[in-house]
Amino acid sequence: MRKTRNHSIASLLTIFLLSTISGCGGGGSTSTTNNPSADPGTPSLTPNAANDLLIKFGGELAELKRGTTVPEPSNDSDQPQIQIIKERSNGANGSVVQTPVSIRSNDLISTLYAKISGTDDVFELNLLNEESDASVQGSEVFDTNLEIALQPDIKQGRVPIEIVAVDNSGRVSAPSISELDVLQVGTGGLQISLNWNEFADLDLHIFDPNGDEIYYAQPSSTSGGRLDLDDFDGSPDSIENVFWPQEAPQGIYNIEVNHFTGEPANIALGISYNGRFVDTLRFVDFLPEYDCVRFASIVVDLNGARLVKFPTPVSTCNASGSIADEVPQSRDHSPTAVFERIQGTWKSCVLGLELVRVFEGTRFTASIDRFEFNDCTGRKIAPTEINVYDFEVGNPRRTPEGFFINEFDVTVLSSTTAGEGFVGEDFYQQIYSDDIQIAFSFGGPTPSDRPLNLDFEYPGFRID
Ligand SMILES: [Ca+2]
Repeated sequence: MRKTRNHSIASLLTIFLLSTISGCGGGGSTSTTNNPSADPGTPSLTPNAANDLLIKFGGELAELKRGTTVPEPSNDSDQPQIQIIKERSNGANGSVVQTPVSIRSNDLISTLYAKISGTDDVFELNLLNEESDASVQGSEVFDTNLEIALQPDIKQGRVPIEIVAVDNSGRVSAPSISELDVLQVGTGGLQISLNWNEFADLDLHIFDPNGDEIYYAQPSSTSGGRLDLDDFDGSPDSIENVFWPQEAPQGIYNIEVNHFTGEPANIALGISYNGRFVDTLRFVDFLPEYDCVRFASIVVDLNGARLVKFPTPVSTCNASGSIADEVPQSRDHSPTAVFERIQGTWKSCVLGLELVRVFEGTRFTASIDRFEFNDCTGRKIAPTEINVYDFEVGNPRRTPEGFFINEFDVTVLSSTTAGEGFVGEDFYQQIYSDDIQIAFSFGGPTPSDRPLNLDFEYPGFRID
């Protein structure tokens, strides 16, 4: 069966600005989850269970502190309240479970604890001292995500987790307990496991070093890779899993996720090599409009495996095959080098929009080829828009993730559709570029408005 889906599209303000997003239903499928081991069986609770878990709150890794005593709840009407929204979650070895957590308090929250019930295995996250980009952390009222990454060798069973919040005045919440059912899926030399948290049908697509694709319609490859868990239900806590039971061949593996149908979802990817996590990835609000997106690549060589996270996920435009099977390399990021590198034609396709940019010298033309607004039939209801810009590449700097970005100064020379005042405007942005992708961040009217984080829009790949 080949899945098909419709596109929906955002309203376009200018070539760089998007506003409201409208959603339309995608195609459908009726099969049920092919779950090789849905019954968690006898609860298992081992003293070493903490060895098998990584715990994060809002993407921040909590520290395992063996033998730590979680403080007793305060008998105080002003004590903070914490609640894991779901009483029970499903996970699998090698996957990352996402569970929403709600916290209410009259004071800043200073510390979160997560503990495996009945043990002294305590994970601690100090919020107030963290150099965290999760700005809500430590505030009086916030919702966050508890993420529990289950190492590939964790055993099938049920793990009770309790969490506790402590506020800045030392008041301690009552514990909130949630049970985690651990299913068994395939693991081995390499394992890539996808989890999502909403009513949606997502599909994991892995391209192995031979370029062979492993996904629901082609669940194995000659390199030994196998999809053993393909979820059609589209319910929260869904998991899809691809693994190489034996040694994974050397080379580059590309990880893509397709939003087939359903709600926007937060996704988490667990990537493990020879039985231990290499890394985990999360992406908030994976929208139906994104279609198929490449999130990262894994490089397996004689030194083991490492994950290459893209500074921004790349839309593959439904696997057109135009993206080279390589990962970004470190290279010259001087303004001159970047200027030369971006010359040529690039295409972006996110949010149902196809945007082609042609860089020629210090000018580039940006044209929207496909623009389906509020219409799920593919009917064009907006004209093609063409804008011409002058640009200058500025100095590079390095992001906390280790990627080089350059300042990017843009002036609007002409526009076929934009309103009065648009022509002549300056945009200050950041540009990321390598051999296979470019991406631009939003900027403000002055260079100081450039965001420090990588908040890129319109990731594009070279087509000429
Ligand atoms: Ca699926």
